[in-house]
Amino acid sequence: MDLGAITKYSALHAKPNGLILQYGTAGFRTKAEHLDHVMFRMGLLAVLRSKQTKSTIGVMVTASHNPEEDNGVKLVDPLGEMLAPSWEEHATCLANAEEQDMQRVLIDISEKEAVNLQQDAFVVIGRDTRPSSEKLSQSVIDGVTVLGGQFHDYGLLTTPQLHYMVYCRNTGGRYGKATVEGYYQKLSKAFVELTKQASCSGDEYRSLKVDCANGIGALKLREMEHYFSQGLSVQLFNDGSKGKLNHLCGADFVKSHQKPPQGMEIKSNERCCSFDGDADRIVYYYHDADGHFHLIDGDKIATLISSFLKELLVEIGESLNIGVVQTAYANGSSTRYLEEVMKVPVYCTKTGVKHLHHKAQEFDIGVYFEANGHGTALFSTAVEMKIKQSAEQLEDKKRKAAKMLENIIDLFNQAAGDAISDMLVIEAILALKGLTVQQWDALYTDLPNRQLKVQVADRRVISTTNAERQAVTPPGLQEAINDLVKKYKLSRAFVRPSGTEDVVRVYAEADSQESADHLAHEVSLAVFQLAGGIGERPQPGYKAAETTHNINNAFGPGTANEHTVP
Ligand code: 16G
Ligand code: MG
Repeated sequence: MDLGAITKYSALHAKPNGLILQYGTAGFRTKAEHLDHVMFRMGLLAVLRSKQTKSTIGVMVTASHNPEEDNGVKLVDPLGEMLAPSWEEHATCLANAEEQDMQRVLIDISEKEAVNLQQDAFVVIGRDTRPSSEKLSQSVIDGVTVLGGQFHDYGLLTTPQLHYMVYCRNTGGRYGKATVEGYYQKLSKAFVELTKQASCSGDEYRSLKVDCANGIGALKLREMEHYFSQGLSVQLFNDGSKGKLNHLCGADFVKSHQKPPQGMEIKSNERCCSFDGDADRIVYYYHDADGHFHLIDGDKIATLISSFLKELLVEIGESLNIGVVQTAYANGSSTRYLEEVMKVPVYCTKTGVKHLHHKAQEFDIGVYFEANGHGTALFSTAVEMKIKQSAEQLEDKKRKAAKMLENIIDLFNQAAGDAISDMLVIEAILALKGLTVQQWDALYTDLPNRQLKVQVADRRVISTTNAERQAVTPPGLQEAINDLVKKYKLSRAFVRPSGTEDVVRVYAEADSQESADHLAHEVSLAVFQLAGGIGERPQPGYKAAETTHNINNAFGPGTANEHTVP
């Protein structure tokens, strides 16, 4: 380690005094102007992680669905997964070290993790379309270079594309070619093969309106479009040519406001979808003949996918163990449908992609989705081999089903939830099954629900268990929630401290919207009273802005990822 050079370059990416940040569920995220030093240091950390794992490590510069002025960074581990938890702690320590302590922290990490500093390092870098992203990714490169790491800068990429690149590079190209072209070819080939087998053709099934949140998804989908145009025609909206990133559009806006994005004309029964700002989330929606808006969220996407996979397995005659992973936010109707009608086992984990991904790896086939539209399906290596064999050896109908499954496996991005890949999977399934968007929506009816936020002095006084469905502290809170829930039919409620904002989140569902609203309000009051509420007491009724789950991630001082020490 050339400590002299590190000190010299670090001074060019100086840390603002007193700024403290935390590597949260989605890496570091805050106002772009506070991130230069973090980027440089994440370049350094990526080199250490690469040396330790003897693998390529990814660094993605993005703040996903946050406002355009924000930015963020996250590291991608060797198999395309999120950074290991112990390294999240190193990331936080390194980002917060004052200039004079930087060297010591770097040496500490290297020693603790037994990093062989002589080992070669390779880092790949991607960025979204934010105005600040290019300069910030240059700071990452400075960090990589000063520690002697090699790098490849992919430039503009969706987050899941960067995860894909890392996965490809660390599996000797078995997963695919580590180029944007390779990604387009792999997915499109599988998609075109699948849709060729669809018996129903015609425009109704094959055209789709896509809201790209004025982000990177538009650029990449436009590049990719001609590869799969035989199977699907996409019409892009909010493609970044005029609007602001994530402003009044995108998956997060549509999901949290339960209304269509601005800038998209929707005729009744037209199939539409929205990506988020870095294209790792997707939700679908349509207007019915009466002009009512219907949202099809991650829960319904998981249901469509797992039902289809299960049907294929039955057809092939394989009894593989398939599981669906959700979080506490999954609508109760979806869980009931999966367990009781589909007879698919459902598991619940804590919020945050890494928890779902990890759980899904336990199955032959693990399908995971958060209600907000982030998810994918994972297939064990043994399953992939078995299906490949079946596609060659079986006869007729069984062979056809095995071939379909083989293509579906190729169409999923198994490194991370991916809006483009999920969209193509969904479109293929709808075409193959001849389902309209309304028929898909009619699989089950969502229970009315409400989400609220409560301000408390210190949200850490709330701790939870049972995948965030029960509060352990403060004393009396869970008992209060239990008593409130008993008052309503088909009801459920939970509270959890947010991982991205300085608030406590409240979720309630019940047999009617009125009951869900009442229950959410009463639970908010219990949180306010028992967990040290501050400011105005929660009022009955709700303001649109308060209902959003994870909508406003602008981190002012004192919020989850950033606070300033005096
Ligand atoms: C992050 C997570 C997302 C989760 C959300 C919850 C990743 C890549 N993203 O955006 O999965 O739904 O946080 O936010 O893990 P909350 O803790 O503020 O409710
Ligand atoms: Mg995202």
